[in-house]
Amino acid sequence: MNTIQTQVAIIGAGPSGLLLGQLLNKQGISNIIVERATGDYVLGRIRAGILETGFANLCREAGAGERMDAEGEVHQGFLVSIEGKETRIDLSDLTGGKAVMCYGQVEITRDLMDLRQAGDLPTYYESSNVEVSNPEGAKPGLSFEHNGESYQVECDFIAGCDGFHGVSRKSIPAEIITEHERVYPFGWLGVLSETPPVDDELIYCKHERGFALCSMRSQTRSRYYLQVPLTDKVEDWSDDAFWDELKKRIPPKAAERLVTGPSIEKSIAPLRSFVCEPMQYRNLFLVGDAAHIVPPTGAKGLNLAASDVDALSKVLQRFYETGDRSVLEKYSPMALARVWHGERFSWWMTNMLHQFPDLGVDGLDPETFDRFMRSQAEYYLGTEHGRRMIAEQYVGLPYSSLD
Ligand code: FAS
Ligand code: PHB
Repeated sequence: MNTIQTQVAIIGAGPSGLLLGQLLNKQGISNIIVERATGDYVLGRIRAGILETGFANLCREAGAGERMDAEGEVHQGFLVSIEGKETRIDLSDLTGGKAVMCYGQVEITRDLMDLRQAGDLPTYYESSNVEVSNPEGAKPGLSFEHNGESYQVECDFIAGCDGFHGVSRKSIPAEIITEHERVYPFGWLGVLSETPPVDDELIYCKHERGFALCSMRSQTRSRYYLQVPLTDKVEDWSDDAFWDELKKRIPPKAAERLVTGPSIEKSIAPLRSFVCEPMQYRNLFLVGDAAHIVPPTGAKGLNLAASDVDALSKVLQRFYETGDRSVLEKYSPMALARVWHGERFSWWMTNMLHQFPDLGVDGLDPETFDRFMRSQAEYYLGTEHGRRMIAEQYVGLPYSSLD
């Protein structure tokens, strides 16, 4: 049995775990990361594309902002198309100059991985049988197997950065937590293609055939999504079928400009709203998707993970500076205050822009619910104060402070 001693044991080498590890390391707080997959597998998951200002700044603070600033694209607005009628949300004009960074989650994860490797920080990929022990005690622990060897980690704290299907949330006694969940009656079929984006900015489209989103990763790589029934399988969708359907849902001028090509990645993601409260159990802290999930309509998932990381790194830094354990209890309320805003905005955008095949919210029949949503879209897109509400949430509300 190999014994490792560290101050913080991090489970998961996704963006949450890697960013937290970097920030703790900069504060002189020792940490290890235990990840069940290979680094290549982690990088193979094509996910988010929009970084809030706060997240971009945190990446710079962690020392991982150089390539993002060189290759990422600053977006000062995005378009919303309702049955082909376009409205631009002018983010910068409506938020006093704020914007978002268009830079793929894969890229920022790669940058953080490279940084961790350059710093020779302990990271155990392809680990198995990861188990949390004694999270409520004075000496929590973690055990795992790696390269045929068994490891026991003695630490002060455990950060569960292991995503929705990880082990950390399951390590909290069920009677301690409350789970809030809304599973949506549809999914997103996503395609990545080496084709030029259809526009300079993102286009969120509401259409009677279903939602569509035109996004991008660079000027030569595009990301598109279609709302599809939960019964669809990715093999049901040829590339040609995908492009034909996308053209029907996006604005006509965009459809004329659309450059199609072979998909280099194609997958269907289910949509859910989920929050676990509280986000901690004494010395075990849940971070990112381990604690919450949002439908990607508001581009909040990865960004909420970042604000959790910000909150936890501030709390742990203050604890190690002062030895005052009471500051540890601030993490969950600090993180949740911002999580619920992101959850509400993502749910609100999803209701407004998707077709609900069965009962909508409050058990309304689809037709009535759709009329409510059209009225909501008309008001919020048709008024400056309505567009400002959308813009403020999209660029990201301020991070919670410790004091
Ligand atoms: P992650 O799930 O990214 O990482 C968790 C890590 O923990 C993984 O590497 C996993 O292998 C590891 N792990 C799990 N169990 C473990 C165990 N027992 N032991 C050790 N390691 C373990 N967000 C957006 O903002 N915009 C989007 O467009 C968007 N699209 C998405 C599409 C899909 C299909 C999915 C699933 C999510 C999407 N998201 C999007 C949200 C997504 O980006 C997450 O918010 C982000 O990955 C959260 O990062 P982490 O909290 O690090 O969790
Ligand atoms: C993406 O580019 O993957 C993306 C962008 C914005 C969203 C969701 C996904 O709201």
